Amino acid sequence: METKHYINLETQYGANNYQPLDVVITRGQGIWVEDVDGNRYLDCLSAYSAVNQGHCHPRIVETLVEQAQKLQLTSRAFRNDQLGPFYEQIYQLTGYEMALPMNTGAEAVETALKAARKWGYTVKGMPDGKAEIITCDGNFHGRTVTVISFSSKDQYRDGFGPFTPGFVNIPYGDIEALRSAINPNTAAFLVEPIQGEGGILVPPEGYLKAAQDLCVENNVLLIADEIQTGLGRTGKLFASDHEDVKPNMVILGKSLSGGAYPVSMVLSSKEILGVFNPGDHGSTYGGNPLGCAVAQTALDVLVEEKMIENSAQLGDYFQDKLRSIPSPHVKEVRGKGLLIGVELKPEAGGGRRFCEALQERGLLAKTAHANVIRFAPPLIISKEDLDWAFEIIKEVLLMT
Ligand code: IF1
Repeated sequence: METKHYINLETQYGANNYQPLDVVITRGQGIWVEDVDGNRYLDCLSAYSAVNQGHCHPRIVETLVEQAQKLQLTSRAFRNDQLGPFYEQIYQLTGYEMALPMNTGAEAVETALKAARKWGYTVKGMPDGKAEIITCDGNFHGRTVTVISFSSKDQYRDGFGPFTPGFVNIPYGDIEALRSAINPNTAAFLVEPIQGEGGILVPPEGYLKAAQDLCVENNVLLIADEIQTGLGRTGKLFASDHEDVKPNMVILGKSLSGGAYPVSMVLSSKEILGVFNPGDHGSTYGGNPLGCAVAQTALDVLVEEKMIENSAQLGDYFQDKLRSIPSPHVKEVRGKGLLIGVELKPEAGGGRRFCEALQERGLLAKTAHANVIRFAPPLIISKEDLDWAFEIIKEVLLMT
């Protein structure tokens, strides 16, 4: 049992800020991962949708290795020959005319918040220091002090104050709450098109569109956090596309690099990202050649290998199958594309024991909220492999 050895090392020397399943993964290829004891698992988490393109995608690995041997980091004090082509590719893929690269999701969220505030003062003409940004109950946008300032989950905030002011929380999916919250000092509304950590919560149909209309009427920026929902996860390039919504800012991370390297980005217009002047904002690693090269290939394979279409087709197929399981424990199956949540009834005793039972049978999944099991395999998964996963999930959901 090699597993025990590695767990002991982590327990002895590591901060205790996680409670992972007791599986120590040593390699991954496509939808499969293998642990240090030689057991194989189908990965139904995809590193929270960072590995949409599958583990160690050969083309992404090739780019990573080639670029790592050529040039890795210059800082933005100098230019590099990967950033410009990455911008151009993003523009051609999404139509957003300006972009700002960072590394992690939380940094990109912070970047969008800074842009929205400065836009509020310099373009919208709000009084200095008064900008408000509306956020939603149940949100998850990262772990920095500012981002947890508007978390509605006590655990994410307890012991970490004082917090950044200027945020107003409203119930998710409630358009009237948004209407009432908007005032002349509102700079932006920050929203996840589907709440991930919130429990794969899909808002009522038309919510995002109505939110966009309200934002347009009131000259408020709509900011979509597509870090988890973006890049094909829900069966469209962006989850906002399901309602033909074009947010003023889109935040990307996770699978922008296919999991090979941290790359995040804010996409927007010249009017909005144009508020940044030299020296206003930055990051040592943001826009580095290694990340830019990897991200370009990660986007290429996403499109060329039709992963977005696969997510749409197999997502519907898999959700229908999951709904057909006559499990006494299941309250609801919901989601879009291959971002799927199975909500358990309160009396089911939480999702963790089901995840452990899945693990024993060769499938890795994780709860979102204690009561929701999330299924989000890499978007390259085949119908046959989903059918295999289904039999295991069925067996586990039917156990007592
Ligand atoms: C952890 C959750 C998922 C995100 C959205 C921004 C970020 C995330 C919509 C920040 C990150 C991760 C972080 C990870 C767990 C995970 C998560 F359960 F906590 F909520 F995916 F569902 N916006 N989500 O989902 O991006 O700074 O981490 O790159 O362990 O904190 P990051």
